[in-house]
Amino acid sequence: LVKNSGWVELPQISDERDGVLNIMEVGKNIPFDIKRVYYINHLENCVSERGKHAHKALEQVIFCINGSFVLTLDDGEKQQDILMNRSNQGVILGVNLWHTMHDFSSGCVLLVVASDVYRESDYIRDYDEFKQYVENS
Ligand code: T46
Repeated sequence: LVKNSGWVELPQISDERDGVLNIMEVGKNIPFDIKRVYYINHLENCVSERGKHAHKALEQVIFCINGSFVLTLDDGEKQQDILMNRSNQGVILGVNLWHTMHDFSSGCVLLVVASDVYRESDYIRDYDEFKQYVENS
């Protein structure tokens, strides 16, 4: 994976009953204290791209808990496309990482855990500004 990223694998527990239990636990598979959780749903027939920004201090782990989408990461030097289609595999979105989510399947649901509350001042939403920021940090 590109810089400031990484994989997270959640343990899954299944037994004779229907259903699979997937577990996120701070310190075990989530590498920061979680202050916020959000999810994105209703992506049916969706042709738009989401994301297209980087964070200065916020750390997050992004999951696709249903369906699939493509996550494009850009650390300022390298770019990588990741097909997100396993509900227990998350990707760490560290700082200074331009990320775009696209090609959502119908029924796709994204779940994100974040190290801090929402602050618009933590976002870099302009790509040229992002490149400049990465070069200077
Ligand atoms: C990210 C990716 C993976 C809030 O007011 N509170 C919140 O907690 C969030 C996440 C968003 N907002 C507001 C900010 C915007 O006015 O909701 C609006 C839409 O947010 P945004 O365009 O940033 O949404 P996405 O899907 O492009 O990005 C989101 C997160 O914002 C972002 O941090 O890393 O998911």
